[in-house]
Amino acid sequence: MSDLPFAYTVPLPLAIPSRQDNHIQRRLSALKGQFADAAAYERLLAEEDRIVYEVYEIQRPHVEGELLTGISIVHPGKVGAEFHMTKGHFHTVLETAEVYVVLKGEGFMVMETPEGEAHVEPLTPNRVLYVPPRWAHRSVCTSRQDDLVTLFVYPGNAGHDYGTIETQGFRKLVVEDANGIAIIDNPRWKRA
Ligand code: S6P
Ligand code: ZN
Repeated sequence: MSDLPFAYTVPLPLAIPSRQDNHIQRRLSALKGQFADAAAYERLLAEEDRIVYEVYEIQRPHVEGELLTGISIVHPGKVGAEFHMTKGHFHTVLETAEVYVVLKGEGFMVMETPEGEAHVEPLTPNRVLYVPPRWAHRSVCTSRQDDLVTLFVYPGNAGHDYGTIETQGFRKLVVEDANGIAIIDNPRWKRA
């Protein structure tokens, strides 16, 4: 018997999908070593292990031919000068792409290839972002009050490689400086 088509809604402003099989909450403690200002990170963590972002996943088999969809919600906030962000990852099957549709909020997608080519793309409501195969990706929320809410779609067999980014970080950081939002080089980035 074949699967039946299905649909779900994403009512704003909360953006909690009407169908959800898995709800992931990533707290500050899960992002250890990712923010540039380690002292600010430790200070904030001592105050509260706050939720930085959440993901609602719609379960499908993790096999080629399937598409995995869901909602990613990055809450507003900063650690030192750096805005809240996801851990970020390469896909384990490097040759798999991903599409993001921005439903709400403002921010950036920070991306890079294994060879160290970097690209940062603004995320604003109704913008559609295509992340080609081989590009690691991390969402950053720069809204002051609003969540950054995106819908994602990627191949069922893609898998997630978090380790590479945990070790080397991303080349680019999204921070607030005296002039506003700035994209700067990560002083700690090192080629794998
Ligand atoms: C999965 C896709 C998103 C992210 C989500 C959280 O391929 O890119 O669902 O999982 O935005 O980010 P991360 O880096 O913690 O998985
Ligand atoms: Zn991905």
